[in-house]
Parts: sequence; structure tokens; C-alpha cells
Amino acid sequence: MRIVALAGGIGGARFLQGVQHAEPAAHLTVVVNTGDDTTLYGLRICPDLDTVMYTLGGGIDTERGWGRQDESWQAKEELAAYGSPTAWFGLGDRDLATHLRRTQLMLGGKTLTEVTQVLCERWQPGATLLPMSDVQAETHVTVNEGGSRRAMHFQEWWIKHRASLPAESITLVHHNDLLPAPGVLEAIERADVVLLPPSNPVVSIGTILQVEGVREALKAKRVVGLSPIIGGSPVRGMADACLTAIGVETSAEAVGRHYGDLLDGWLVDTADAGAVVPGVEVRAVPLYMTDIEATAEMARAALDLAGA
Ligand code: FO1
Repeated sequence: MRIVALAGGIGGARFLQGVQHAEPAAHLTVVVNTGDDTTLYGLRICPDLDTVMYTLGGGIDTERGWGRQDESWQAKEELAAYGSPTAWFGLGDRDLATHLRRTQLMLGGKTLTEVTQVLCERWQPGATLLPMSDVQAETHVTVNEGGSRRAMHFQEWWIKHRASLPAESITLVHHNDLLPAPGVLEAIERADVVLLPPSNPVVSIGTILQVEGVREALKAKRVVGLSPIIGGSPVRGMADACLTAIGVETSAEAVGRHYGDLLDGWLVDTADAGAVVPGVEVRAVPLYMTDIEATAEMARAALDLAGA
């Protein structure tokens, strides 16, 4: 069975572990959000690609959900001592090697798709990881600070400000056509089922849906999504701040409706059993990823709903 998932960071990566546990023989391709990517200290940093790669490859810090386990922060502390204005970014010493190696490969002429394949040779995630695009695109958030409007990179808003500054708009900034990375549309077209994990519907899944041709390719497929919102609040992260910014209510039903005609099925937690999404089959199952077995059950429920 060929499964394609459009995924962001922590929640998406954790769900994909459940998919692999439920269907170890399936061929899994993950189309990963690159809108969170940023360049700091001259290094190209791809948070969602790294989070999926580390999580499926066994290198993730399971407590944080991002970055490497057994991490140290010497470089970050030294940068803070120098008064670096970007010392707020969680630059782990082990994680730093990934940014250095990625940048080294890109300076040598490799695309992000090619770089990702090289880095995955070490981590062996057991899935094909594809960036959504090889074209640089970054999510910027416009905030209103004391009457003056300012745009900042998503990472600054998310990490430095903990998404506490009300976002007036969230925009994906790219200077070239947002073309899909090689293999993305082909993987979707060949898929038996496409899954939308419980990632951030705005800055992760929503970003991938802006890539040229992706929405059209999905229209021809069985697509099942899982709600990242349970009982009116995000399970983790700050998806509510992002949903508010685009005028979508923070509820399982509203997010399902937001994905609209892309979905054939929508899994909500039992707490949201009454959710109705016109034209979409909604099922209520436990959606807390408390351990790998619970997550695998979610994956089985999604595949069952997809009729896969
Ligand atoms: N998230 C934080 O809350 N604080 C950080 O300092 C931080 C650093 C970081 C470094 C590398 C990486 O791959 C992820 C990192 N994240 C951090 C998570 C990241 O900001 C988010 O997971 C995604 O961008 C949103 O899904």
C-alpha cells in the first residue's frame, strides 16, 4: 500500500510513527512543510524536515518533540554571551551539525530534495521524505506592536514571542513560483491514500496546500485528515493562535470545514463526536497520541476511514 502524508513538525512526525507501526509494509512518502525554514548565521535550517527525519530516524528528543536527544547548548550559550540578536533560537550542538551539513551540501549545488536524501542516508527514517518545494518560501507573521505593524519570520513569532503577539496575517513569502519538489505530485498521484496528520492546519498543512498543483492532485485521491484540535484547544503547540489569525474557530469541526472539499474523511476525538463537516464522513476516535500503540490505533482508524 502506498501512503502519502502532508506533514509539519512535532504532531505530524509523531503521528507518522504510528502509521509505520500500524502498516510496516506500506510505502510511506512524507511531503514536508518548508515554510518554517530559516537562514540563521548563514546556515539553512529546516525545522519540520529535521523533526520528521529525527523522529522517524530515532534521534529526536521525545520530551521537546524537536531537536536531538542528549543535546547540549554550548554554541547557543556562547552566542548569547556575544549578544547575538538571534540567540533566542534553540540551536543545539548536535542539531548544529545538521544545519552545517545541509548548508555545505547546498553550497555544493545540491537542491533541498537532494540534501534531504543525503541526510536521510544517516537516519534511515523508513519513509521517503520530500520537501514540499525546492523553492525557498518562508512563513512571515504580521503583528501590530503598539500601533506599528511589523512582519517577522514565523520562527521569531513562534519561539521568541511564543505566538503571544496577535497575528494580523500569516503569509508565505516566496520570490519564485512555488513549484512542487520533484516527486511530490507523482507520489500523490500514485498514492492509495493521502493522510493529513494532526499538524498545524495553517502554517504546516495549509502551507503545503499552497504549492502549485498539490490541491488539484489531492482532488483525485482519497484524503483523510485528523484533527489537531481536541475539545476546543490544540493538543500541543499554538495552532489556536494561527487559526485565529486566519479567522477560523479553534474547533475540530471548524478545521475540518476549513480543509473543505479536500477531505473524504475527518477523524475527530471522542470529545468532539458531534462535529459535522458537510460532504465529509466524520468519525470520532481517541486522538491523544499517548504512546505508540494509541498512535497506531489512530493511523488504523484513518486508513479504515479511507477504505484503504
Ligand atoms: N521550538 C521552540 O519552541 N523553541 C526553539 O528554540 C526551537 C528551536 C528549534 C530548532 C530546530 C528545530 O528543528 C526546531 C526547533 N523548534 C523550536 C521547533 C520549531 O520551531 C517548530 O517545531 C516548527 O517550526 C513548527 O512546527
